[in-house]
Order: sequence, then structure tokens, then C-alpha cells
Amino acid sequence: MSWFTDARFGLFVHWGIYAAAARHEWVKSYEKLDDAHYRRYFDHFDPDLYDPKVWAEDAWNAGMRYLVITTKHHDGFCLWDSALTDYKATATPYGRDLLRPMLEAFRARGMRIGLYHSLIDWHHPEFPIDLYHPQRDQGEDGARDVRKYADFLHGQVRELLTGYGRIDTMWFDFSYPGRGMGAKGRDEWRSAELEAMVRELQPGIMINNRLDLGSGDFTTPEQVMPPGGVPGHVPWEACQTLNGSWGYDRDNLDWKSPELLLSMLVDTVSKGGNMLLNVGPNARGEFEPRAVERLREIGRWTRLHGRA
Ligand code: FUL
Repeated sequence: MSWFTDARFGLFVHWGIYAAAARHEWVKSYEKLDDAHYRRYFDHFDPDLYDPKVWAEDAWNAGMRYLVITTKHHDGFCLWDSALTDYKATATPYGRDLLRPMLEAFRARGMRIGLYHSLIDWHHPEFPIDLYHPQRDQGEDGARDVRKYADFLHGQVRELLTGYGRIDTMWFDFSYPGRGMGAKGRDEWRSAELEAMVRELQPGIMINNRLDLGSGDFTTPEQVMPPGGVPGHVPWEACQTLNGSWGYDRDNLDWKSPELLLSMLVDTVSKGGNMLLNVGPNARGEFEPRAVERLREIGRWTRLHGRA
């Protein structure tokens, strides 16, 4: 774990077809969009300006030393060329794997790699309709077989941990406890078995605390500054946004200033934590200027204070 506590500052990237909607990664749930409507973002997804070397450079220059990338968010869209679904980057107009070149670019810049992977999936036909599902107004669908979804989930995690080299952290995400309508979290996802598989495939990996198992190698306070740090000896990583949204949110005016972001970084590190700061690239594959400006300002400070 020493690399993790030494790194202190990482880049979180939330990227998927919701970037084309440009109004939050939860848009499918918030607006109760059906699959046909949401499909338009898939059908037009073509990030023609995507160059992960630029992202890696921006992150490194800000002082960040690792990446955590959303391989699949709650909407189910996959950045990699999964053999288990067609709901993936390679099937969009872009037609290529978005994950592999990103991991290569960040590793080449000397950074460690974390994979975010959602346990929730609003696209998979066997994922239960719970209280946050975009189709929740239709009520529970008793015909859905969550065991089939769990097989798919485990299979996709296996692909990620066998096909993409060394992975340093696994960042599972379910974000809403008490999903209602009979949802059971760890039992549905077979979390204990999933954890065992991850450790077997990647023995050195660190796993976060969101498998609904009540534990983890590190904890992940979200958009809060834990006042006295996190009690106990578990490493912690506060994940933070630039503007309240994780996915690209074009009209958002709620941007944190560079000064605020720096004080959050200093506060976090002084209390023994890591800060994982998020950027939501746009649908053309770029970090928008407001994000880049903030990373540069942070970088000026981190350079002055000893991090090249
Ligand atoms: C949450 C998710 O629901 C958000 O969309 C985001 O991914 C955040 C890091 O975790 O709880």
C-alpha cells in the first residue's frame, strides 16, 4: 500500500456516453430516460479529439500520481472491448477501445492505475429495477434474474483484470444503500466471491470499501472533507468533484476555485488521506478549459512545494 499513501493525489475520470448528454452521469436515472432515448448518445458517440497522452500530461503536471477510470458507470456503457456485451466503445461510431490507450498513456507517464466499476447496471436486462432505476415507474420486474447479471458482472471484472496488465486499485461502486424493491446488494452481486476473484487475479491490488461487505483496503468518503480525517488505520481517499458533477456537465456554473481545491488537497493530505480529484471529459474526448485551468493552477503550487 505504500505507493498509495505516498501518491496522495490522483485523477478520477468519469467518462462515458453521458458526456454527450452533457448534464451529469446520472442523467438516465434523473430524467427516467428509456433505453431508446438514451441510445442516441451511444449512436453519436465519437470522441474524435481523444488523446489520453494529453490527459496523462495534464494530470502529471498537476502533481497527480494515479488514475482511476470509470470502466463502466451505472448506465452500463463500457469503455473497453468487452466480449460480454455490445454496449461498448468499440460498437459506437468511434469504434475503438478507449481504455487500453488510456492505461498505456498513464503508465508511460509513471502513474498507477485504478479501475472504477459499477455494480449497478441500468442497461443490463437482468439487473433488478430498484428505486433509482430509470424504469422505476414500471415497478419491480419479477422476471429479471439477478444471478445472470452477477455472472456478467464477474465475467467483465475478470476481463478487466486479465486483459489490461497490472491494476493497482479496484474501485467498485454502488452508491445508494437501501435500493428498495427487494434489492440485496452483496448477495445479488456475490460480493465475497467477487472480492476473492479480484485478489486471485491481481494479488497486489487494493480494493475499496463499496462491495457492501462492510470493509475494504481503503475507504472512500465522497464529496465531504472528513473533519478529523478517518478514524482507525485504514487508508482513505476522499473523492472530490470540480463542480459537483462527476460526468461532463456543460452548463454547470458551480466550479470550485483553484484556491479551494488546493486547500482541500492540503487539508486531506495533512490528515493522512489521499485526494482523488475528478475530471469529466467531454464527448469529443477533451478536458474542458475550466478543468485544465484548475489542474494547471494546482500544478503551479505542487511544483513550488516539492512535487515535480
Ligand atoms: C457515486 C456515483 O453514484 C456517482 O455517480 C459517482 O460515480 C461517485 C464517485 O460515486 O456514488
